[in-house]
Amino acid sequence: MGHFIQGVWHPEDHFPSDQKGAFQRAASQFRHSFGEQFPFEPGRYHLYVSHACPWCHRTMIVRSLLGLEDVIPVSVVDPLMTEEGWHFSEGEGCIPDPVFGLEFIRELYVKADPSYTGRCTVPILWDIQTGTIVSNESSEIIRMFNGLRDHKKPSVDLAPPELLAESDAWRDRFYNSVNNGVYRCGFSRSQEAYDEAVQELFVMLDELEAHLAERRFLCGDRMTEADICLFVTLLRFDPVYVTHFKCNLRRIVDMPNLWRFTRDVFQWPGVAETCDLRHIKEHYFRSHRSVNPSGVVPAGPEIDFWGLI
Ligand SMILES: N[C@@H](CCC(=O)N[C@@H](CS)C(=O)NCC(=O)O)C(=O)O
Repeated sequence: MGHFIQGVWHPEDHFPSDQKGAFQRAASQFRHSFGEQFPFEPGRYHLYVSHACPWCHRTMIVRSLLGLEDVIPVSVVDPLMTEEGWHFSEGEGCIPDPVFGLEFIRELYVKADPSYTGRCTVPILWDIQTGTIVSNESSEIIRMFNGLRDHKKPSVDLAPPELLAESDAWRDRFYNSVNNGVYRCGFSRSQEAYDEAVQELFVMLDELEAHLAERRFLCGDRMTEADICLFVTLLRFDPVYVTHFKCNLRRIVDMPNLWRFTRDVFQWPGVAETCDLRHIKEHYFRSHRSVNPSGVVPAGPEIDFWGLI
């Protein structure tokens, strides 16, 4: 898990943290949208993802729900992230890079910006025509995909105008405590930083649990982007975050409304196909050797996401 400084790769394992040992996530640097500079054309843009990564998973769910599979092709990296970063392979569930036949994701970053400084994250939405990264920020990629629904499924709208403010408010509200919060727990370098992160995480999960007692989805009866942003973390919670990231005050299966919500979204047509628990577990337990030095992937837990809702 290395990073670039002025286009030079530094392979050392480096989880950025502040003076108190709290994990610091850097902001995504490529922030364009479809429009004048990047007009949408079927097949022009290529999506690079990891099935393990929750941020990528948001983009894969929205791509699936909007039926964009044949207009936005995808490549899937190997679940193991090494000091060389994400790489392509012929492994089960992986899809190599058809654009350049690349070995590493990081090669895209220096193609887009030869003096790039920063981490080489997925998802990446790549413009084949101009040879650059349109966006590497999942929340913005899913909004762009939602805007393409007229091409395929005009009836699906995950950011309907009347619910947009509420959906965005939820997404922003649980981002740091839940989506990023599990990483803040797992990558804490001090007791103090961990205590703060785990406390914030479960306070927010309890709030969400109470909120979902009254509603099917976060904004009521309709599924919105915020539900997808929450789901990708909940899916990984019991299989990975409870043990690997020490998010273990409670499990999702112990919180009836969050557990019902997780199964509901999982069973929504088009979602289960995007969930690859083998890649998810392989990635976290094998890649973060500072957290799990043996790299051994646990067998369980047994969880039935297909259970009755
Ligand atoms: N804010 C970004 C975060 C993406 C991100 O952090 N992806 C992780 C995978 S879960 C990654 O690629 N990490 C590689 C690294 O940090 O070197 C988004 O939402 O798209």
